[in-house]
Amino acid sequence: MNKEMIKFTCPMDCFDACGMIATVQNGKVIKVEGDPAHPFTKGYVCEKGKRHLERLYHPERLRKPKKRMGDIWIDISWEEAIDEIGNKLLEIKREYGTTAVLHYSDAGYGGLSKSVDKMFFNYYGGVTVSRGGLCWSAGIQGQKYDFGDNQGHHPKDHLNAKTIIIWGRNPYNTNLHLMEYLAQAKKQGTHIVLIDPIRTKTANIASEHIYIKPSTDGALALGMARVIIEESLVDQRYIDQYVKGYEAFKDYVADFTLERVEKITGIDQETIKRLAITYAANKPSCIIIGYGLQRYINGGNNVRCIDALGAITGNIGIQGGGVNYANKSISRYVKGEVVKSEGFIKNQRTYSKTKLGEFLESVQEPTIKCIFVTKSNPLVQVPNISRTMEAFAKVDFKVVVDMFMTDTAKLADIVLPCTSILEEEDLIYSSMFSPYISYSAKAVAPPDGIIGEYEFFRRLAIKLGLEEYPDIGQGEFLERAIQPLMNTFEITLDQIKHSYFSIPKREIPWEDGKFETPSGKFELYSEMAMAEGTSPLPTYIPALEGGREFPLRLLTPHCKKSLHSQHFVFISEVPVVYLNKKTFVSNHLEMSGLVKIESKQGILIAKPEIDESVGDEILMIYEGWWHKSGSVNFLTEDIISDIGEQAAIYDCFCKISNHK
Ligand SMILES: Nc1nc2c(c(=O)[nH]1)N[C@H]1C(S)=C(S)[C@@H](COP(=O)(O)OP(=O)(O)OC[C@H]3O[C@@H](n4cnc5c(=O)[nH]c(N)nc54)[C@H](O)[C@@H]3O)O[C@H]1N2
Ligand SMILES: Nc1nc2c(c(=O)[nH]1)N[C@H]1C(S)=C(S)[C@@H](COP(=O)(O)OP(=O)(O)OC[C@H]3O[C@@H](n4cnc5c(=O)[nH]c(N)nc54)[C@H](O)[C@@H]3O)O[C@H]1N2
Ligand code: SF4
Ligand SMILES: [Mo]
Repeated sequence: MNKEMIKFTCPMDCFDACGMIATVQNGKVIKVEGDPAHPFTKGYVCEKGKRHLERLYHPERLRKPKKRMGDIWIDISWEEAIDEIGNKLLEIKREYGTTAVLHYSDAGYGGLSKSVDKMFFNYYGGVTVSRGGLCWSAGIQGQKYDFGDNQGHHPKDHLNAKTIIIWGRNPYNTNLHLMEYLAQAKKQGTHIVLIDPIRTKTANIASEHIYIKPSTDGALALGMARVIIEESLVDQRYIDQYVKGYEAFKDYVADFTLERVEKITGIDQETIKRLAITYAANKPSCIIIGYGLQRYINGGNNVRCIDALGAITGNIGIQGGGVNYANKSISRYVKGEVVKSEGFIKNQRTYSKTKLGEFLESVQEPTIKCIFVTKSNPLVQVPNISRTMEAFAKVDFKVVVDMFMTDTAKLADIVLPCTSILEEEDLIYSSMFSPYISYSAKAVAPPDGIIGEYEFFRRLAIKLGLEEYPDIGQGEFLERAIQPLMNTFEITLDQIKHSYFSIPKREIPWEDGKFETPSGKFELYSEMAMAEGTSPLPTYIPALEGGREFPLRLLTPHCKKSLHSQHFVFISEVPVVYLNKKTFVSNHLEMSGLVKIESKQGILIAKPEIDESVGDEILMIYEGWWHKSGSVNFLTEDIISDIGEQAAIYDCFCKISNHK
C-alpha cells in the first residue's frame, strides 16, 4: 500500500517546536523524522522527538479509562468515566462550590487543542488554580517589570552579535537549534561566554566558560555594571532617551566593588572586569538567559540585574543585541474560546504552584474535594513531593489524564488515557524561543476508541449541562484561537497548514524604543515592582547557604534524553549523582557502592560519578527520575522566589554519605 507523509509538530515543552514528518502505511505510523522544509528546525530533531513513535505504540501506554477499586484497577468505558466524573463534579458544585475542585495542569503537551481543560473549568464556574510556577515565572515577571513583556530576537539575529553570553542555559541538552546558531556564530569569530556552576557540554562551543557560585548571578551583573560605569562604557544617549531610573541604579551599584563581587560569586576580579569590558565594548552584544539561574529565592532579581546590563550599554533594540529569555511573539495573537470562557468564571481561587502540598494541608472553606490533573506529572515534578503526595492522597476524588501510568496517575481514582500528537489535529508554537507557529495534522486514529481531551471535555460539558460551552469542532476551535493572528497578518489557516509562519518584523524586539512598561521606557526603577512588594531597583538578594548539617547544594537541571519525567518511563535504574573529586574525597565517599543523599525533606539513594565539570560543594542529579528509581524532588524544598512565585527548587541543601 502507498505510504503517506503527514506533517506534524513536536508538542513538547521545549524551546524548539520542531517541524516533523510521519510516514504512515496501512493506518500505522512507521517512521517519524524532522521536516527539512521547516525554515527554522530544518529537519533536525532530537532523540525525544524521534521517540514519539515509541511512545505511540509502547506496550505500557494507557488505552482504557481505569478506575481504582481498592488496590486494583479495573477498565471502565468512556461513558462510565464521564458519568462518574460528571456526577462527582455536579455534587461538589452543589455541596461545596466549584472552588472545591483543584485543576493542576502544566505544559506536558503544547498544542492549542488541549487548552480545553482550562476552558471547561471556566464554564464549570471557576476552580482552584495555581499562581507562579515551577519553570520560568521569576524571570518572566522580572522582565515584565523591565521591558513590559517577554520578547526575544529571532535566533538568526544572534549571528549579528560580536559577543554572546549564555547565562545559565544549557542548550546542548535543552535547546537543539540554538546550538546550530552558536556553532555558526563561533565559526564567524563571535566571542561566546558561558556562565554556569557546571561546565556543561555547551562549554565546548563557547570561547570561555566561567564557573559561578549558584544563585549569585545578580551580584556578578551588578559588579559588571559598576565596571561599565567606571570605565565610561555606558551608552548615555540610549539611557537618556529610553531608560528610567539610571541615577538611582548607578548609586546602588557603587557598592558592588570587584573585591566584594569576587567574594560573593567565586569569580576572580580580573575575569569580572574583562567580561564587563568585553560585553560593553565589543558591541553588539547579546545575552541569552536560561531558566537555571532563576530557580532561587533571588531568581527574579538576578534576571533583572542582567537585563540592566543590556539597558545601560544600549544593547537593547539593536541588531545582534538583546537580553533573550522568552519569546512570546505568537502568543499575544492567540485568543479565541479559551479567553472568552474567562467571562464565565464566577469564583476562582489561587494557590502558589510550588506549595501544592502545603495548600492542600491547610486550605479551608471549601477544602479540596477533587483534584483534576492534566498534561503534567506533579508528584514527580513539584518540590517536596513526600509532603505533596501525602496531602494529595487524602483528597476524596482524583482524576489524572495521561498517556502512561505515572507516579501521579498511580494515586488517582480515575485515570484517563490521552491521545498522542500523532492522533490529533493541532496548532503548536513555543513561547520560549522559536518564533514559528505550525500546524500539526492527524496522522492516525487513536487505538481502542481513545477519545482525545477535546472530545472528552465536550462530552463532560454536555453531561454537566454547561449550555454555553462551545459546541464546535476541533478545527473551528483552532481557527477561532488564531483569529487575531490571521486578521493582523492577513493569512489563513490554510496558508499556515501548508507553510510555517512567524511574525514579520518581530526580529528585533524594542527596536522602536517603545517599551510596554507604565513609563514606556526600559525601567531600571519599577514602581510596579515596588507596588507588588519588591524592590523597585534590580537588587542582589544574598544567596542562601547550606548550614553545617546540610553543606552541599543540590542542582537538578534538565537532561538531554528526557523531557522532564516523560522519557524516564523507560528507565528503572537508580539515579546518578555527579560531583567533583574534591567534594567526593572530602565527604569520604567510596566509588564501589551507592551513596545516600539527605536533605531536610527526604532521602535519595544514588550512584556516584566523579565529574570535574561540576563546581565545588555541588551535587548534580538530573530531574525527571520516577519514584521507581528515586525522584530528586523527594529532596527539594517548597520555597519560592522573590518575584513571580517561582519554585526555588535549586535552593536545596544536602549531605552525602556511603550507603551501607
Ligand atoms: N532535553 C530536554 N530539553 C528541555 C527540557 C527537558 O526536560 N529536557 N525542558 C524544557 C523546559 S520545560 C525548560 S524550562 C528548559 C530549561 O532550559 P535550560 O534553562 O537550558 O535548562 P536548565 O536545566 O533549567 O538550566 C540551565 C543551566 O542553568 C545552570 N544553573 C543552575 N543554577 C545556576 C546559577 O545559579 N547560575 C547560573 N549562571 N547557571 C545556573 C544549570 O547548571 C544548567 O546548566 O528546557 C526545555 N528543554
Ligand atoms: N527538581 C526539579 N524539578 C523540576 C525542574 C527542575 O529543573 N528540577 N524543572 C521544572 C520545570 S522547568 C517544569 S516545566 C516542570 C514540568 O513539570 P511537568 O509538566 O509536570 O513534567 P512532565 O514530566 O513533562 O509531565 C508531563 C506529563 O504530561 C503527559 N502528557 C503528554 N502528552 C499529554 C497529553 O496530550 N495530554 C495529557 N493530559 N497529558 C500528556 C506526559 O506523559 C507526562 O506525564 O517541572 C519542574 N520540576
Ligand atoms: S523535544 Fe524539542 S528539540 Fe526535540 S524534537 Fe521536540 S521540539 Fe524538537
Ligand atoms: Mo520548564
